[in-house]
Amino acid sequence: MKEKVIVTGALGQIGSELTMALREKYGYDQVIASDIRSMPGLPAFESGPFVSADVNDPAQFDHVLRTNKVGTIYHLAALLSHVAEQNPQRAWHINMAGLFNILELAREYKCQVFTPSSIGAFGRSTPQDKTPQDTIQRPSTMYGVTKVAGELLCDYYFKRFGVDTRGVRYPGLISYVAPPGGGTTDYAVDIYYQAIVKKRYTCFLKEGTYLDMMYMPDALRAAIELMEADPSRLKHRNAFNVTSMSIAPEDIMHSIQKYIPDFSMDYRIDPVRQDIAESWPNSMDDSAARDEWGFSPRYNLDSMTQDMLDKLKRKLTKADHEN
Ligand code: NAD
Ligand code: AKB
Repeated sequence: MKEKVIVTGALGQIGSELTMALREKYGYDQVIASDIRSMPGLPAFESGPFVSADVNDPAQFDHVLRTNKVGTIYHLAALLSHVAEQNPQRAWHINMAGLFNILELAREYKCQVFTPSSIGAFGRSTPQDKTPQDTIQRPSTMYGVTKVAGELLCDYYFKRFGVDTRGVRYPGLISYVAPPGGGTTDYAVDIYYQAIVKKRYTCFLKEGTYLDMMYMPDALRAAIELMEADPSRLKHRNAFNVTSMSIAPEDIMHSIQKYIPDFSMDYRIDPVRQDIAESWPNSMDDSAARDEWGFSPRYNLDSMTQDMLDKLKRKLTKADHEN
């Protein structure tokens, strides 16, 4: 690839791994990481070009795009569902004005843009099981409002200005490199950390709360494969349902107990996040992603659990030795 790639929100849960996957694929100097914060020590921050920039200040990105030959933007900077609900005005500003700025720059500099939507783009009136690709979207959170509006805005920039916009509706993502940024599905990451550290976990969602989830390696492949997909096959472009598993907290507990038999879990329900979780699908139909660009996840619950526990044990042991 001759043109460079820029990742916004590159130090977050997805960006810290997507930046590295892109650098390994396209070359370390070819992928510019950017974020509003700095994180010395994090490979995504240290291993290639980094630009400190706010997506609400488009002049900072204009300078980067003008002085580098950037062909692709992975736009990850956003606030997640739980933090967005604590400050909805700020969430609108970052998630919508930030996306608008990135799309305008993409129009001007003729860049391809990847923007993740979420299961949060659905609401209580959406069919909850095997949620179709094209269905009712009336979310009740500010996060969801910005996700639906973002899907529409990306469609608009493709149809009106020919910007090559693409995106997926990610489920909750489970990973071990960077912590999640304040979402409703964060429990599904924290449970693995606590299983190793304390052998017990107090879950903020109720038993039986089913949500779609995906392990990060599959999420990274989804982003990169969609961006490389033959555009003539894409009917949907901006909001493909993608999923690997529909699981409840106790399913993760049982899976962890296969490797840590004395792990236990109890519940202390957070009504705000429980309410959000209940407004999201139990499971999504991902057949459009499978049909239009051949996406297929590789991890299921048990293979994810095994890998998460292995990688996390190594990470936590290394951190212990360094302290
Ligand atoms: P995250 O919160 O971990 O990371 C977001 C990053 O954006 C942070 O590093 C933050 O510093 C940065 N940021 C915030 N405001 C900024 C600003 N004004 N300018 C520049 N950078 C800013 O989020 P994530 O989990 O990596 O999510 C990335 C995208 O994927 C978001 O659009 C999110 O909605 C979507 N998504 C994530 C999940 C998931 O489970 N992680 C699921 C569905 C969709
Ligand atoms: C959140 O819980 O906010 C995110 C998401 C599913 O969009 N993880």
